[in-house]
Amino acid sequence: MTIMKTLGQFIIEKQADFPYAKGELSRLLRDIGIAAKVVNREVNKAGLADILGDAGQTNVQGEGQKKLDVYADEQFMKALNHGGECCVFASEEQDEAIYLDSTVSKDAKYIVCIDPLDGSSNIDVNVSVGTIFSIYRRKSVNDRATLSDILQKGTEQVAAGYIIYGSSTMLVYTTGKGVNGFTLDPSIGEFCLSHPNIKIPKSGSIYSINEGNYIKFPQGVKDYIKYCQVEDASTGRPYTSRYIGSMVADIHRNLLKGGIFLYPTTLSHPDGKLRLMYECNPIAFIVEQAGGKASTGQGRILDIVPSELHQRCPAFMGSPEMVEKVEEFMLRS
Ligand code: AHM
Ligand code: MG
Repeated sequence: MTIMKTLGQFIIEKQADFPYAKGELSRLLRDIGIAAKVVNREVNKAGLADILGDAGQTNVQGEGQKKLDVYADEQFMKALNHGGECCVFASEEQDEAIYLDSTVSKDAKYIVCIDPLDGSSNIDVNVSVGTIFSIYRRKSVNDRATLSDILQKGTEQVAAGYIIYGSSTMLVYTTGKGVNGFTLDPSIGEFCLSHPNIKIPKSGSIYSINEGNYIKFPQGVKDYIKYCQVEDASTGRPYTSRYIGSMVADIHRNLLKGGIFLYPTTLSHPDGKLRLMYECNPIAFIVEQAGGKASTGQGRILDIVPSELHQRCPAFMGSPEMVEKVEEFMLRS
């Protein structure tokens, strides 16, 4: 019988990579894993329980919230508050960052930025959704953490990950030493190491973009899409177009198979649609750690100095050769 390594065992084993670690980050990752299982349970029975549909409210960005958006947000916040290793919880679903003031968490070292349920427009139709998280170390030492503790560059992340609630549920994360993936075994209720040391292929044959926005794209992106579609045996073109509309699912597929995910600026979203702190930075960290590239089209996503919590940015992420190619097109246009 093969004995699987659980997420908990793996986290403890990897603590040795950080000689001065006291176990706080390990416990924080464990808390995220626990909340992920609770959210997974609700996502799995979404058609049975009264949890589908709109919550009847909008978030700070004016986007309608689903009941499961609100539920997932609450579960992650509660788990991190009770866990005591997170002092600030900044969520895509909340107007402001939440400073966790419980006796256990107020002096904690870590800040978590999270998109609790990514791709939520797909919930009601039983298509994969995800959770994306990013962890920073608090810089200030006295009093309460401040906004500048949160607004750090992506390069400062100490860990990032995503959970995909798909045909199976997986948790994929990095602490800056490669990327590892764990599949939830429902029979024992544990995430088990199933995808050690994930490496993205240097190139691939999949491009993922919402082509319905084509006429609103910058010229460089339009030219790149045409390049993807033109036949050329030496580069394996035409590429295949695959777009789920849940970034976690599109990224996960491209990470394993090779490909590029694009969400550029558009006329209606002049800064792009995806959020830097909750979506682009964590995914960029994972993609880079897997050997890929993550760019705004003009430069590295992880080098952006954030000025706002809910800031957006364009994103081109995936196999390195494919990202370099779209950067060339952007530069030329
Ligand atoms: P959400 O976090 O509100 O669900 O929005 C993010 C999602 C991404 O998962 C996905 O790639 C994108 O929005 C899809 O947007 P569009 O419908 O414009 O293609
Ligand atoms: Mg999202």
